[in-house]
Amino acid sequence: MKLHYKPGACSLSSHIVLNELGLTFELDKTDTAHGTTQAGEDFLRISPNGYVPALVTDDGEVLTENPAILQYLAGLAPNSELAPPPATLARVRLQELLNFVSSELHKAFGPFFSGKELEPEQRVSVSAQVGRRVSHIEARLADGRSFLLGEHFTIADAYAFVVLNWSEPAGLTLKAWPKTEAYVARIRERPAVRKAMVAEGLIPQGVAS
Ligand SMILES: N[C@@H](CCC(=O)N[C@@H](CS)C(=O)NCC(=O)O)C(=O)O
Repeated sequence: MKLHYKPGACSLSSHIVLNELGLTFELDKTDTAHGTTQAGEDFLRISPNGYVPALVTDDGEVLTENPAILQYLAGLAPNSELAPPPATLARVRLQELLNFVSSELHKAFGPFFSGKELEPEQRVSVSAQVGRRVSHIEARLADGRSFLLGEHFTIADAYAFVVLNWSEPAGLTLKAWPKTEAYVARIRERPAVRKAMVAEGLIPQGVAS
């Protein structure tokens, strides 16, 4: 398998899950701005939308879209507890969360990374939108659970962690959402997460366990 990624981007969630599962894979640091892979190929021929993640499976299929890739990876190890079994209510709850993270939380952060400086008024409204979405995460954690679906780390946590981890580069703080802040800190300590972050150059080698 090969994962096309950009350091710290949403593709980090697939990278984390690949590590959680102990799978063998290649990484390709893809230049989405120029549409080229690390190997010098035309990325648009591999994934016409030109964004990461894109996962090339061992059968040569190209999978795109975070929620689909994450569920594909979890399906490679059905006993891993990274996703509840298909066709159960618990699985639908997971899909509900993946959709929320993808279309609400992830997209709320988009304006911070558009490459255009935000006007002060825009920054206030975009930050408020992020805050509303983070409040939903905080509410999910209100009963003291460790992860979004309970006591097991799932693929939804991998994706939510990556997006919430953009708070600092966006110039935001999670201090107003203490359970979420602790949740992000807890996930950052997972060996699979540290390993992925080191491999993507986000934290120094010595910090990895
Ligand atoms: N709908 C896509 C969105 C993927 C996406 O937004 N990828 C971003 C990084 S987080 C990207 O590659 N953007 C192009 C770029 O940054 O040049 C998915 O869920 O996989």
